[in-house]
Amino acid sequence: LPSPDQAEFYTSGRASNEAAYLFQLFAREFGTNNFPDCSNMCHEATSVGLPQSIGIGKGTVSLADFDETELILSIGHNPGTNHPRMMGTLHEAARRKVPIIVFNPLRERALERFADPQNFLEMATCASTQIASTYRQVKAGGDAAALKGIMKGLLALEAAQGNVLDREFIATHTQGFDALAADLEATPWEDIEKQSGLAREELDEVAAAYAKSNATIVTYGMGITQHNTGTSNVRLIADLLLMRGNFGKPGAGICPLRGHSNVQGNRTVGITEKPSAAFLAGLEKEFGFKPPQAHGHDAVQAMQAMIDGKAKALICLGGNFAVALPDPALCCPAMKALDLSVHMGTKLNRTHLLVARETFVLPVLGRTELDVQQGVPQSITVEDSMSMVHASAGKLTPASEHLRSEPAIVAGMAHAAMPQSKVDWLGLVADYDRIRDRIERTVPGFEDFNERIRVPGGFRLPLPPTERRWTTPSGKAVFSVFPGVRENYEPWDDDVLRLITIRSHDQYNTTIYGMDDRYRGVFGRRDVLFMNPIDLETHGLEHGDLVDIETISTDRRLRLEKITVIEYGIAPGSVAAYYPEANVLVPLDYIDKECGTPSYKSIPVRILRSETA
Ligand SMILES: Nc1nc2c(c(=O)[nH]1)N[C@H]1C(S)=C(S)[C@@H](COP(=O)(O)OP(=O)(O)OC[C@H]3O[C@@H](n4cnc5c(=O)[nH]c(N)nc54)[C@H](O)[C@@H]3O)O[C@H]1N2
Ligand SMILES: Nc1nc2c(c(=O)[nH]1)N[C@H]1C(S)=C(S)[C@@H](COP(=O)(O)OP(=O)(O)OC[C@H]3O[C@@H](n4cnc5c(=O)[nH]c(N)nc54)[C@H](O)[C@@H]3O)O[C@H]1N2
Ligand SMILES: [Mo]
Repeated sequence: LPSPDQAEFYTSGRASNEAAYLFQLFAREFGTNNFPDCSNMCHEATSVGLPQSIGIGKGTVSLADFDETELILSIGHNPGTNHPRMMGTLHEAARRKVPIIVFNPLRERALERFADPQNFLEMATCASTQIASTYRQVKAGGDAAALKGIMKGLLALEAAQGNVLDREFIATHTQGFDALAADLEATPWEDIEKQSGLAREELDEVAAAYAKSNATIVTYGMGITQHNTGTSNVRLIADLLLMRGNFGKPGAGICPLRGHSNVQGNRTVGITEKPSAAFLAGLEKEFGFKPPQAHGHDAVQAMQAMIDGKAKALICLGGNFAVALPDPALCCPAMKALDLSVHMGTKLNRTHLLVARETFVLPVLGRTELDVQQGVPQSITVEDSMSMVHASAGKLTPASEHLRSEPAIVAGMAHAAMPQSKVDWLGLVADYDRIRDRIERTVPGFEDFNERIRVPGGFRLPLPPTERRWTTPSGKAVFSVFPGVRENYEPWDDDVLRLITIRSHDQYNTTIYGMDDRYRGVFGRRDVLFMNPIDLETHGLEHGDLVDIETISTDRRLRLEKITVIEYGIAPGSVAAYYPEANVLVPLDYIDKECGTPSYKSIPVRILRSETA
């Protein structure tokens, strides 16, 4: 390639720390910071927003905190399907009578009532536990307004009764509170109600519950991040928690629920298009080459470069890049126009089949398979949502003797592509302890890495906010202002609905395992649109009618035709359809400008009755 920046290095969050570290080392010695990754479509709002607020882009709670919490706010995630272990934790909390307040446009059954498969009595008696003590069906994209409403309610309580804000914490640990308070003051309830779809009383009630709790946790997922205000949403959650000092005390904190098993670890070990100067300097010192300093492409930018013919090569460490991104009619042809694509995968998928001038599909060892290097079984490491790093080793006999591990393939490619490399690639993969030694020397928090992963359970990476240390430029936690609620206000006509794209029970991202979505009561099909009875009526539609869905925020003609509407408990003004089928409706450039994530959960659409042939 004339320039290394014509190559894109995509990572899906399943790769181990060891594979991901080698992958970023390969790309950086090759000469680029182009690291589109699944995080750019997922929790990027967390990675960008939280450091501004609390100095680090990760969750601050541990499992033990859930045992001591007095209130849980669960916003924009569907743990019954997507985070079964968190569902167990919520179930336990609910049984201890901890109030759980849910904000979700859809009535998600497992968040209303849930039977824990681990609970013998519930299983034997077909009983279940009520999970949400309060369920607020916020409008799609209405969380910023709702969060501001709760904070405004809190200020009113403070004025009326005092002792609601943690004044001492605010004075010692934060900055920016007065500006936040002034903005909340200036934001009219009328706007908050309109944008959130919730009444003032409903938000005041949440504020009152919050004011009573001595330790609060906020959990959240894609319902917060996949919006054009995603990054602001995340900062507003931090604001809410800061107001009552809910960091650095037992039972309190922020809990972004991650997706892929090691997406957080991938970022920690250097998969980022915006590396810090310190990290790059560390690589240079350790390996003796000069890494590129300019920031690279995220997922949408990488695809845009491919569409424009600027990017010529794409190397994918897992994932289903073209199917996970918006607007397949735009993205799929761009895959075929590449000179080279390389896919390391465990399962053949559609992106692999969008063949470029030259395409290599390289099957890799799965996580459960035995990985032997030089006769010695290897283990890899991963980091979970609670910043716990632990080792894991596959035990099963590999499906084929020809399968190689991800680290071995990445190292093999790097070795072959860069004969003058400063890195002893083959030496590193001969023993993964050597890769971990390099991680230890270049990534903070991994002291005695190899010793500590040999302790069962592993170790926790440092999380300064849990000790009330703030690694922000000012050394304080920062309240941020989201002016008015208008930031999110786009003057669409009243018949415009907000489309949410969601996962069903029988899928894992782009892999569809079956056609059922059992908690939502949809069986045998996925070509449906969830719609509120009021919206059905105003559109002159009935449950079971066929409709066409059309996106209005773009010049491109984005349409999904002949979809069956189903009446569902979803907030008025919001509709929902399944990902990835509905990606034909998502514009590639309709993104959160702060973090680049497509607004997969607030696409302005119009619904029309299908023409019957
Ligand atoms: N079985 C299974 N598990 C998975 C996955 C999978 O596909 N299948 N995917 C993994 C990955 S990569 C991820 S990122 C996670 C995703 O897990 P989640 O974060 O739960 O993601 P979604 O299924 O997209 O659902 C988001 C939830 O947010 C709600 N929501 C939508 N819009 C809004 C809004 O504007 N405001 C609020 N408050 N709520 C909203 C939806 O109704 C839905 O309940 O799950 C991971 N786990
Ligand atoms: N409309 C809409 N679009 C979305 C979303 C949404 O909510 N709505 N969610 C977004 C989110 S949160 C995410 S994370 C992305 C997901 O984007 P991706 O991570 O790119 O997609 P996946 O479907 O998880 O990728 C599955 C493929 O990964 C490969 N694979 C699985 N395990 C391994 C492994 O251990 N090693 C290797 N090398 N390969 C493996 C398999 O070949 C499999 O086919 O999609 C995003 N797209
Ligand atoms: Mo994700």
